Amino acid sequence: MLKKNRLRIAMQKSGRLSYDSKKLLLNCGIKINLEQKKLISFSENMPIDVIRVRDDDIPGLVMNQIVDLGIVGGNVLKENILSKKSFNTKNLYKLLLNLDFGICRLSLACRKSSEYENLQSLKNFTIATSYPYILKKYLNTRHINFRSFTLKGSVEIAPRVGLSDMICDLVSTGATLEANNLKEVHVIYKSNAQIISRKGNISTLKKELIHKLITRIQGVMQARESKYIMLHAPTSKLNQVMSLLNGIENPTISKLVGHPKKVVLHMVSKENLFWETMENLKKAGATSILVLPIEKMME
Ligand code: PRT
Ligand code: ZN
Repeated sequence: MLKKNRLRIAMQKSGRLSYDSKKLLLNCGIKINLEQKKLISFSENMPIDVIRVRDDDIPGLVMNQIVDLGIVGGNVLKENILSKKSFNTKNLYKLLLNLDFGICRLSLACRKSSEYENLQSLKNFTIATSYPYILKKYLNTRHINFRSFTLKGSVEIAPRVGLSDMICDLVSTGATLEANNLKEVHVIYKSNAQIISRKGNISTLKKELIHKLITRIQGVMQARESKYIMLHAPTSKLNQVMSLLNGIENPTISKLVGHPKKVVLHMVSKENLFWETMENLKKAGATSILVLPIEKMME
């Protein structure tokens, strides 16, 4: 049974955002069993309930104040907003945070053999898409004449079977386009998962919990991007070694016992350390180079 004083978070039940959304909540220290495919799960250690639904339902749940927070793709949110705008509905949500997963783009694609030049050459093309409102807004503001129709799945098949000249669909690796002999010609919208919150009255306790959660999520994301680096370096090469390390802040330099001409460097790097950099560090005289993942961070 849902209780009013508990924070309700909606996330995708099963699909491309569900694994990362689940991982994010668990990494924030919320103890909750999200293994069973239940509509609602209750946290044991925080006043939080997680509602798992289809991603398309999440903007509505937030805007109608059924849940407090939602984790949803920017593409789904934008399409939802634009579809509501056309019926003059107010948008009742607040963007709290852009997340580091669900990264994709909504792009126009046509057959590889097609002689597409630029957007202006699109005149009177027929475009199949699952995102008619984003497409319409984008092309209308550029005064491009086109026809579109909505397909909720298998959009990439439409040109091959002669239903459309082009498609406007989500792309991440490009493999689906390639497999269907299509080429990406124009990016319309860049998307990632987002955390949104409802508007309206929210109790102080819930506000504090949201703040705590967002701070933890930022910490989790920052930790994912950062690495802890340890290495030994000759004192004479310290500047050279440090110049190879981007994104480091306040390194700790200490003595290496038994090696008077060497020091130990410990530091957090805001960027991943690539093999090339490690090889260059080695060339510069660094040894015992360790790159460790960071689990949590708070600044
Ligand atoms: O059942 P439900 O309605 O909840 O899920 P869904 O089927 O509508 O969505 P789902 O799970 O496919 O995607 C959820 C969200 O993940 C999307 O709304 C995006 O925000 C995000 N996302 C990230 C993607 C992709 N990457 C993606 N590549 N959503 C879909 N795709 C599809 C795309 O439509 C195409 O069919 O993957 C194919 C292209 O992938 P590549 O790698 O071959 O380019
Ligand atoms: Zn969906």
